[in-house]
Amino acid sequence: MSDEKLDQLSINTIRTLSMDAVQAAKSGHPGTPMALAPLVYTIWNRVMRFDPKDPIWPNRDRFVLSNGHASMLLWSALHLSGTRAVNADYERLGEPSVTLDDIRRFRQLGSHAPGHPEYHWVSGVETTTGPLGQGIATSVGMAIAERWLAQRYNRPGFELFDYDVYAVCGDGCLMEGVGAEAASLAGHLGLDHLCWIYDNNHITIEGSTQIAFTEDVAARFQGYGWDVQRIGDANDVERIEHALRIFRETKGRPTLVILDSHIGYGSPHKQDTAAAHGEPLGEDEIRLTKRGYGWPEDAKFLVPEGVREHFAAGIGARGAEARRRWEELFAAYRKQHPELATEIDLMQRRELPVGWDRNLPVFPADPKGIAGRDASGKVLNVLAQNVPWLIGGSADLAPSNKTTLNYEGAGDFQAGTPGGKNLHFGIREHAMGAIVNGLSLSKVRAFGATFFIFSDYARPAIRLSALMEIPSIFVFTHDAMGDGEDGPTHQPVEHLASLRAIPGLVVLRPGDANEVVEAYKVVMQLRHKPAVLALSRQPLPTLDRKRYAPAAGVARGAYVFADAPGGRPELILIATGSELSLAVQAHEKLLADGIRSRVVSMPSWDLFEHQPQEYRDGVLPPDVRARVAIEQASTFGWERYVGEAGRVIGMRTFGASAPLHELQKKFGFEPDRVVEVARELLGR
Ligand SMILES: Cc1ncc(C[n+]2csc(CCOP(=O)(O)OP(=O)(O)O)c2C)c(N)n1
Ligand SMILES: [Mg+2]
Repeated sequence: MSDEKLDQLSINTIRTLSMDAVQAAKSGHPGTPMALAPLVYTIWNRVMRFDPKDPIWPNRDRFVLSNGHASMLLWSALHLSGTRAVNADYERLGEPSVTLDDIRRFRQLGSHAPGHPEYHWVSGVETTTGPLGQGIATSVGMAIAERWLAQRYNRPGFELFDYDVYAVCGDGCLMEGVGAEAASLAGHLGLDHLCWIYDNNHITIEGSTQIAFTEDVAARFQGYGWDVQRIGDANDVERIEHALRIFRETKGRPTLVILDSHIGYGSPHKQDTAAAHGEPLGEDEIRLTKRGYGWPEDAKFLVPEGVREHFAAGIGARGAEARRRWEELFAAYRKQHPELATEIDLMQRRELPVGWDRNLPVFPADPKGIAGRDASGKVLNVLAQNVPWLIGGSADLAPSNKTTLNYEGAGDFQAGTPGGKNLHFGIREHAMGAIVNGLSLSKVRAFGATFFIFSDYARPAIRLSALMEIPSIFVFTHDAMGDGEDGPTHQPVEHLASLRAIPGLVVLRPGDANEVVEAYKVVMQLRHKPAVLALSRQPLPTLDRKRYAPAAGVARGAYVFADAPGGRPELILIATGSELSLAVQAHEKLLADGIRSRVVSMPSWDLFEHQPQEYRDGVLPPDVRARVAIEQASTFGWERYVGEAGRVIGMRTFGASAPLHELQKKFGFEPDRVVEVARELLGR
């Protein structure tokens, strides 16, 4: 068979597998895979440097399917290319990543062909997609990582990092704000290893894009500083290959390829209609469509002879050769630059270098104390020197977040200085979240920062970091009413509760400077979980650790900070963050009045809930039912620790615009109020 025939056969295999899988599942999205099969075929089999035998090889080209509903494209590509599975411990397992049986069981429990691409569940998926816009925004993080890795690790004769990032997206991705934020930043940074391919099919769920999306996308991207190409026929593989060649030759700017396509291509009754987007074509329509493709009408899940071999000769051979050459190069590099090679090894396994925690500050007891954000800034600056691949930045609030890495040589990441460790996300919190995820997926350790209130603007990306089980770091300052005069628009209330509700996200609200240090120690050692740090704007007393328990207790999520005589409390005060010192003041008063209180510092629910029952019962003895939780945030959820008999001093409304001390008085965050509530509880 000629190569041209094999190309067509392969493309139609992707199309028919997609149609059959959606039909069998009785749900899914057939139309876009049918339209984009030639694109995905061309990227995978002709262009990408990706070795199916090792889908985590560090310099592989990345493929992101931002229109995740078209997941059958990815399952087909992974299956036909024979991509192998890898487990979380980075051992190559050798099992196929996606079997034909998985595709037969598309969208069913346990299948490695789930509804949308899921990182961590299916090897070869570079990032989880489905929430539109998220994939393209994440791809910008991958492209930033490429620049940064190249600058740090490439040496003359050793081009270790030069991978390209391909992201496919639809109308939805380009309508979403996060896509626009990310595109703007990518243009500013001139990320020339980044290529988005826009499926310009004029169709979304409600029908024609004429109802809501009539802008000039090309002009917009030109305005961002992108190179824009247009392909009028999505079936023209030569033209697609040519466009991707131009992309690789274009320096100094990212590329957008606008691809005019026909959703549901080949379906006599559904092509170019919204009906092809999100439901099975129906048995009759499938038969008619297959007839049009010259396909056996009644065959299901057919992979004709020669197709797998064609992929083996294409991406298989090209990818294996690229990886072999890279590994040879890396072996020679290791001899000349052993330290840098070790860094790359560690990074790939998400491990830390020896001495990662040296020189961390120890804060002496000090009633005036230091703000959480200031302590954080000091810690970050030490960690970023100990861990060369820790980079990050803020969404234009670095001077307030105190996240600037200001030691000699840290530098700013810009187009002309891609080795800089300070990223400037601009006022683009949502893209920041996705970009931090893209960096984390590229094994660079990354943090993003803003005010806690604006975590809302990044939330969809934070949620995905947890779903993907990647160690993104979010540094949020101004964590409660410390921003007093700015008023309720700037005072988080429900944010802690809402982030604590995300499965697998480690939320930490440290109570003083030494707890900040310990919190960062916990965060740095996370390999498969993201973390949120909620830090105070205002100074918090640095508590006397000779008198009270050591801050190392942070690692267990909650610990007995100050205890009743003999360790036999009749009352427990539970506090986080700025309310820890408040609880301690109340505790001292209660002790003086002969009430046996205990203070539990609880910076992280999540960490605490992962402790053995015995430890948890030691901290919160079940028979001590007089409990008061104190937190400048929504009371929502604290019932689980104070129980029915307990009380919560927290927020039940929004805050207000006033100096902090007045707000503390108004909302009851004062020692006397805590004492009063405690006494009410005990009836004394
Ligand atoms: C953030 C977000 N909002 C809404 C949806 C639901 N949704 C899935 S696909 C889709 C339409 C997408 O249109 P387009 O990107 O043009 O994809 P096409 O139908 O052309 O493949 C919508 C609204 C989603 N997945 N993510
Ligand atoms: Mg569309």
